[in-house]
Amino acid sequence: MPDELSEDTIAAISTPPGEGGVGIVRLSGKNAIEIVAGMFASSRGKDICKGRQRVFHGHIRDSRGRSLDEVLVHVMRAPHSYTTEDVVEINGHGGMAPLRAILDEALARGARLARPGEFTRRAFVNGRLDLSRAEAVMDLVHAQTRAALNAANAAASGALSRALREMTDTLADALARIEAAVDFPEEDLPELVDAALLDGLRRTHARMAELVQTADAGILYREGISLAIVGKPNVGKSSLFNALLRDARAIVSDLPGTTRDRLEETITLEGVPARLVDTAGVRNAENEVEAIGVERARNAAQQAGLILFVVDVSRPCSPEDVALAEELAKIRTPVVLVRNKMDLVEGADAGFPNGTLPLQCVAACSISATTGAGMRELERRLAALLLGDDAPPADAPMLFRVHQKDSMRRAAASLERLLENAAASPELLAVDLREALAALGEITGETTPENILDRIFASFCIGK
Ligand SMILES: Nc1nc2c(ncn2[C@@H]2O[C@H](COP(=O)(O)OP(=O)(O)OP(=O)(O)O)[C@@H](O)[C@H]2O)c(=O)[nH]1
Ligand SMILES: [Mg+2]
Repeated sequence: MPDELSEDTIAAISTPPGEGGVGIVRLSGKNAIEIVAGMFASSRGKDICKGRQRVFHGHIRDSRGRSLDEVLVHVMRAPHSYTTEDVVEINGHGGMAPLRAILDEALARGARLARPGEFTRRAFVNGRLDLSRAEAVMDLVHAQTRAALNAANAAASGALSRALREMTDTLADALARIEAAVDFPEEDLPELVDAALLDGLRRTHARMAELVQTADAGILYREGISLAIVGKPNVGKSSLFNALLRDARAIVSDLPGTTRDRLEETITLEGVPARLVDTAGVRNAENEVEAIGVERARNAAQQAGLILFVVDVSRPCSPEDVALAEELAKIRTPVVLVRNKMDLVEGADAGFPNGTLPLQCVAACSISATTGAGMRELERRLAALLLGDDAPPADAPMLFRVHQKDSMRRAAASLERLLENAAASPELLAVDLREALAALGEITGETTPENILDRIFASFCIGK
């Protein structure tokens, strides 16, 4: 962040828009306390610039002395605040109108409207948070499920950031010793690159590999996945949609071609947020509206992270089922075969036994969407498929973003090269170590270029 920007005192409404019980206007910067002092009248005649008191009751007044809101003012002096600057939070009575009036008054007195994520960016620039924690703060705001919340909390409280610090320390230490070997070539290299040092690097490499391996679970917790329900008409797609949603959201009828548009809702599968998409039954459509629906079904299948291919076991496998299976096989998205209407047939293996369809499925489940039989097992299988077997507990250090996984993979690759060539010249070892450190630095933000930081923080909300 350019210096002149961090000189400004910034202000924003920090609570989400809408009616709430309380609302907060937050200011940060060297004039924050003075600006609020000019617009605040304490009910006990106190001056917020003086003394050590932190919370004050009173009224915010505009330049003509009219009261805008009754408030509690919370003063946090540098460096003991979120941004490490002077921070003042004005807790108003909610309602957007008084909050906007308070913000306006602060802007009129010399504060500047904060950009999205600017409070957190200041915390980062001032060394209060590394980038991995700053990003976790944003995830906390957006977390949709309990598991995502636990994971974001762990990251925000620094589990990942501590792991990164330990790795960085080990590598930096090794680099210092190897550089000494470059500077003093007469020293014996084997003594400098000794077993203990290599051991430490090997352990660090193993931790990196583990973080890369569990990154997909972390990314999933954060981003969720899209599950598309597809199948020919009347097999029970909308019934399955409703059963997973536990709500009669989609219209169900025995008329083939009931669902025309795609319907989307968010569900949670053992903590993993998923966008569940119900689609029109795929067949040669009878009219234009249905044809559009079928096209949308194909698109939904193409965009999905996982496809639930529903078949009706009470009827024999038809050419339509086969044609659709062939189509799905081409798009290469993992498919779970859902054998529906089990309540209408005798025996668990009736209808669509393995090998009937020209399609490799990652799992097959037998259910009845109407009676609910097999639904729990289906949900359990889906969650296991999504998370994989080695999903770490949500409070372990985890990578949550594609860019973190990519950097960690490069760090691990550099270290692996080093470990394979441990007998090489110290110059070469130093190159690998520097690369690994730079890659780790992209996760902590130490080596992240300014324009990428701009992009990351711009995706935060205003007031955070
Ligand atoms: N007996 C039984 N009937 C089911 C089951 N699932 C769905 N049905 C019935 O099958 C018919 C079609 O169900 P829908 O859920 O509308 O099927 P769909 O695949 O969404 O159909 P389209 O939207 O037309 O493609 C309805 O009459 C449902 O009550 C089941 O597990 N058992
Ligand atoms: Mg339907």
